Amino acid sequence: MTPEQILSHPPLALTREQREFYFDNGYLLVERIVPQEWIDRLTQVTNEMVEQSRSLTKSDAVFDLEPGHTVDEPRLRRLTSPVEQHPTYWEFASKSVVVDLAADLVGPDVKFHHSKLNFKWQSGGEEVKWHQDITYWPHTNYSPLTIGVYLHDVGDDQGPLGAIPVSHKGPLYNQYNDDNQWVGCLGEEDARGIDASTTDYLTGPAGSITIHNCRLVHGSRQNMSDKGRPLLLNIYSSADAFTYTANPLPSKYEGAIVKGKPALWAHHDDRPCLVPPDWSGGYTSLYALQQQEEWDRDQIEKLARQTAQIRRED
Ligand SMILES: O=C(O)CCC(=O)C(=O)O
Repeated sequence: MTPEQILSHPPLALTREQREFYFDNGYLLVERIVPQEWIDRLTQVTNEMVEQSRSLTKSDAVFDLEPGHTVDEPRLRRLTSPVEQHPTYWEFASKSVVVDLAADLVGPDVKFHHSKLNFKWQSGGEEVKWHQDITYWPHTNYSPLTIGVYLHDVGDDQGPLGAIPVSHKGPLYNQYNDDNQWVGCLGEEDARGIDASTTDYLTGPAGSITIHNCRLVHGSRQNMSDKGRPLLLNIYSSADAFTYTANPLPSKYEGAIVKGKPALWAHHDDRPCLVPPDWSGGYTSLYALQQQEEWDRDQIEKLARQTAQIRRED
C-alpha cells in the first residue's frame, strides 16, 4: 500500500501528523504511549529472564551474553525472541497498543515477524553499528517496521536508538565485508558517506515507543551511563509482504495475523534487496556478527539444535 492508501484508513493510535512524519522520515518517537501497567508486567518477566541467564557462561539461541557476564553480575546483550520465552511478551506483541500503531503505518492487515529485547547494559552496553534491517530478513516489499518500547527512562547517555532521517528513501547498503562475510552493518566507507550529524537520538521516558522502517539507517552508541536501557522490539509488516529467506530469529508466531485478515496476493516492490546468508541452520546475533566475534563449536552446535527445535514447533 502507498502512504496515501494507508492514510485513507482512520487512525487508531497516531495523529495524521505522526503518520506523515513516519512516511517522510522513516521513523517516529511517541512518548509514554504504553500504559505503566504494561511496563510493570514486562519489567517483571524481564527480571525473571535475567535471573534465568545468570548461570550461563556462553551465549546461546535464547540469551546473548556480553563479555563479562557472570552469575553475580549478569550482563545481557539480548533476549532472543521473547515471545517464545514468556506468554506476556506475546500478549503484548499481539494485543496491546503496538498492534494499532503498526496498523496506522502498514495498513489494516498486520502480520507479525519476530521479536527481540536489546538490553544495552549499564557501564559499557555495546554499540549497534549503522545498519538497515531489511537485508537481515528480506520481504517482498518494504512495509516491515520495528516497534520498540523503552522499559526504563532513556536519556542521551544511555545509548538511545539513533535514526538517520529520510535514509529509508535512499539506497540499501552492502552489509557484507570485502571477503563477502556478513557483518550486518555498513562498511567503513559507506558509514563515512552518511550524514551522521543529522542523527535523531530517540530519548524518552519508560513507555515511549520508537518506530523505524526496515530500510532506515539506524544504530546506537555504547551505554556508558550507570543505568540500563532495555528496549523490547517487535517487528510487523503489512499482510501482503512475504519473506523469501529463513528468519534469523524464528518463532512459532512468525506470520501470525495480529490485525485484519491474511493477504491473498503478495505485493512486490520493484526495488532490489541484498540477501543475507542462509540462517536456517542458526543465527548467532547482530552483536556477534557486527563485532566479528568467534563462537566455538559447542555454541554453534547448541544454537543449531535450539534453532531446529523452534522450527519444528512452528
Ligand atoms: O537496540 C538498539 O539500540 C538497536 C536496535 C536495532 O538496531 C534494531 O531494532 O534493528
